[in-house]
Amino acid sequence: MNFESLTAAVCLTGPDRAAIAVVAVEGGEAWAAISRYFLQAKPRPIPPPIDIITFGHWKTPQGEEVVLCRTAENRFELHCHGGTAVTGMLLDDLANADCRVMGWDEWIRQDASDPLAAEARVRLAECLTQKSAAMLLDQSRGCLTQAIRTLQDHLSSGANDTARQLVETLLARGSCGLHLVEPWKVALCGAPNAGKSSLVNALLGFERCIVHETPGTTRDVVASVTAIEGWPCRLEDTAGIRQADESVEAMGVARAMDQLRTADLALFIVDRSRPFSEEDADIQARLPETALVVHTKTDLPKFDDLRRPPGIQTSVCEGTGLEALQRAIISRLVTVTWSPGDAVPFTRSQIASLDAILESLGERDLSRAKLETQRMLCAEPSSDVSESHPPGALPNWSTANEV
Ligand SMILES: Nc1nc2c(ncn2[C@@H]2O[C@H](COP(=O)(O)OP(=O)(O)O)[C@@H](O)[C@H]2O)c(=O)[nH]1
Ligand SMILES: [Mg+2]
Repeated sequence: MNFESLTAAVCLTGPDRAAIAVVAVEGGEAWAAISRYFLQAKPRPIPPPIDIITFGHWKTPQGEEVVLCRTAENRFELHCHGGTAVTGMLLDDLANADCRVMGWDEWIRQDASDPLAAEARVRLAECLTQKSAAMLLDQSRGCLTQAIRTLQDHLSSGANDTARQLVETLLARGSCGLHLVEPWKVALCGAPNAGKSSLVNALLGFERCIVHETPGTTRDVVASVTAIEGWPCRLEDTAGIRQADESVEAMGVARAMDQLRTADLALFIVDRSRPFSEEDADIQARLPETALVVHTKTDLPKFDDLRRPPGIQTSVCEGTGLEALQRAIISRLVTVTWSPGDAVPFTRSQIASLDAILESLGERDLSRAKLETQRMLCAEPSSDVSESHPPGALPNWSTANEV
């Protein structure tokens, strides 16, 4: 970390109550600030040597119990009781001792030596699956940084075609890189009673959506985040798309169409135990051509019609076709492959920079390409930084309510 001109105080544990909290103090004045308040229980060398743990109290011999650990020359950790009042008091006192109190994400982004890796470390806290975390961990260890440095070398040596190929490879991975943190949006559309909510529940493995034989039970969009083949996916169970008579259901249908417009993938759910109806045909016409067709209720006697499009056969009653459906969803969404250790851009600003580099190469504007490359290595513009979750705080796994 680059704390030559600044001493930072940061709460490293989550914002809520816990058994233990950890406050890090880092910078040239770290010991000076801590020593104003920390009283050792037993006389020991001052300041404590690196990696030695010292027990003591904050402010007075009867004050708050604190365990102090010096982890580097100018870096200390204070381990205290995990109530918010205790961490608040420590941080207030450290602020009075001229430390700058900052959030954990701002603290990580202070790492001026490798902003791309620092950004990956921040976003790691938002990862929802092991697979996406492993890919982001690679970037926090410098894979993307290394690729951008290689790009810089290509540009310096005039190997413009090789540079262009590298940028194109990175951009191809970028569409997936954005979904290391942000789940893919998968909208389930189809006639009322087609079996959409049952399918969502089967994919989630629990009864999230109300399933009922009365058509129109699902009035709003019910979204639930789950992992499919290791990728975070938001399943959006919509109201059946049809001409709804009732105003509440009609609003649900309108929302279903909105969800569809922003979805990464639409699933067209069709009841295999009923004839393929005009309504089904009408819904299919409103869906993008890329929509994945899923037939339901294959445990019941099947209707084969000429107009019925081919698709994946499923039955939630028998549990068949669900794995094939999961594989099909991911093969539609994840169109590139990459191996452990590959570089992946994972923010919109990184992708915008790579787009700009590609455009500059196309226009033979080498100085702009070099400038953009340099910018990526020096500073990560934080305009598209999504709201970071504090470590330990889980994101909302479900949104919207069933009416
Ligand atoms: N036999 C059978 N019934 C199903 C299956 N999937 C759903 N159903 C039934 O079909 C009805 C409508 O299901 P639902 O999921 O609410 O449909 P939605 O309106 O499209 O959300 C319910 O009575 C379900 O129990 C299936 O795979 N097999
Ligand atoms: Mg439903």
